Amino acid sequence: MKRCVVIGKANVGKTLFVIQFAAYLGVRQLEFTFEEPGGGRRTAVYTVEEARRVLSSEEPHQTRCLQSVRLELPAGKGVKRFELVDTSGLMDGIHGDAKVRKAMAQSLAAVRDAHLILHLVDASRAGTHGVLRAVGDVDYQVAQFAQIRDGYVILANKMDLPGAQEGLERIRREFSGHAVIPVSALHSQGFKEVKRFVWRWI
Ligand SMILES: Nc1nc2c(ncn2[C@@H]2O[C@H](COP(=O)(O)OP(=O)(O)OP(=O)(O)O)[C@@H](O)[C@H]2O)c(=O)[nH]1
Ligand SMILES: [Mg+2]
Repeated sequence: MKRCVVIGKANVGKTLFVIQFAAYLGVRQLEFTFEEPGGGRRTAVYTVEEARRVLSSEEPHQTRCLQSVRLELPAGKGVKRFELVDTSGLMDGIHGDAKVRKAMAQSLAAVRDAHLILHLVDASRAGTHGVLRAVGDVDYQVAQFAQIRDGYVILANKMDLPGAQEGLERIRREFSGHAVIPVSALHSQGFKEVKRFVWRWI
């Protein structure tokens, strides 16, 4: 099954995006498979509401393992199936907690094996704090790695917040040559374009 990996710095909205995008595709009960960096594996089922409450957080580094949902897109008379994989947030430098470091390494390994990469960045932060404080070395590294691949897009998230429009323009300038889709995970905005992109590559 094709794997679509959602990557990005901590707190940019990866988990909320995965939950909301699954809901947008009509899923009401989300069955998540959690893959621990150490190798453990378990599943849990949540409603959309529960998933938002339990899995997404205002605090960075909430996600500490790969967590994936299986989704379907209509294709002619049939469907295309794929796995949407949420990852632990990346950061520049070295985190003090070994668990976070292991989780980050697992995220990067997932990107390496992905068929499709959705790279989230925080457009609002890029507008209010400047692109260099919103986007880190690690984002440039992901974009550079992805340059040699086809199924890669940057999602400029949090477009509902102040400064996001200016942030989007800065992100487009900074990552010229890459496709950038503005989205709001919170309000499920821009999802039609994301769906079209995913459909093309799975
Ligand atoms: N206003 C607004 N808030 C958002 C949006 N997307 C995410 N958030 C908020 O940003 C915070 C972080 O969201 P998460 O989805 O947990 O972020 P994450 O990237 O998974 O974070 P880690 O798991 O720590 O890497 C939460 O408080 C979300 O409600 C958005 O589009 N608009
Ligand atoms: Mg998360």
